[in-house]
Amino acid sequence: MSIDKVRIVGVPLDLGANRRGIDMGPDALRNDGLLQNIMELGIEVEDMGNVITPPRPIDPPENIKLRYYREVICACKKVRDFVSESIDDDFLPLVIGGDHSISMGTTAALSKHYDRIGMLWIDAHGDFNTEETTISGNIHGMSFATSVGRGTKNLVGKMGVKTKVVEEKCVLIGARDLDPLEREELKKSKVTVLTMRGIDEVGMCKVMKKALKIACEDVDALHVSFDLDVMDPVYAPGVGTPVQGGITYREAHLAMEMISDCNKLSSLEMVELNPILDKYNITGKLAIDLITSALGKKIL
Ligand code: B3U
Ligand code: MN
Ligand code: MN
Repeated sequence: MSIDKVRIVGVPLDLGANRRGIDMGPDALRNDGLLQNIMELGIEVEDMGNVITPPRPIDPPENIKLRYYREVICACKKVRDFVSESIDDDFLPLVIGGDHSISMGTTAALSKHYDRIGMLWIDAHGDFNTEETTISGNIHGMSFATSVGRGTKNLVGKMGVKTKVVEEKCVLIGARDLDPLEREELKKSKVTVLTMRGIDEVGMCKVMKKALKIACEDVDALHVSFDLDVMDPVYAPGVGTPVQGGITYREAHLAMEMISDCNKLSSLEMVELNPILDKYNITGKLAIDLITSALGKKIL
């Protein structure tokens, strides 16, 4: 199944993170030529624009273990509806963030359309915290857990859809910064965690083969959620929370090319771009290159 129609959903949300600037990510990607680059692949591309996100409240968060959860949930419901409409209209949804909490909306939309969803979560972090384990209280650190139905009722179920993301069909790739309790939860879970050490030891090709086997077989959709902070900060300085020791430009491309080759991609997210910190727009341009690789761009 080659991809012939893509619809862009922009989500200028930063309330799930602790730093300003990520809300400008979607427009930075458009300014850097996202649509043009996708069109050049012969793909029909439509831009739904940005979902309207609630303003940052003046008052401090009422629940410091779940900062701004009302506003984040409100934004994610809009993401859910835009993504769901895109799938109804036979477009592959490309969700551009925005902080990583927006995945709760995307995976809810996918769960309305598919019964068994595999997921690649490509990230320096686990995003596997819950209200009980979080240290920061930032919801972008909880969206993976929420997407597989873990956590309290304050987040889980709030999208009004039972998740169809299958935990044993999920793979976390590139992890190198886990909170202590989050780490324990991940170890107990059915998620396969392929850390930076694994990539160093056997290389990205083997890691991706393993990941794709898990996430693509015996599922009816593959969702890829790419957090730009998985990259080494040398290649991607413009992210909310840079972490040393990440993947290289070539490794990231190989991962995306292999995702394209598997012909199972149903939806793609590119999140956590912070244009304020993005010197010379290199992170934005990298994000566009990675998106086009995942959508089928070939060197030869
Ligand atoms: N695990 C930490 C840090 C973090 C997660 N995601 C990002 N940072 N970008 C947390 O806040 O839960
Ligand atoms: Mn993340
Ligand atoms: Mn991250």
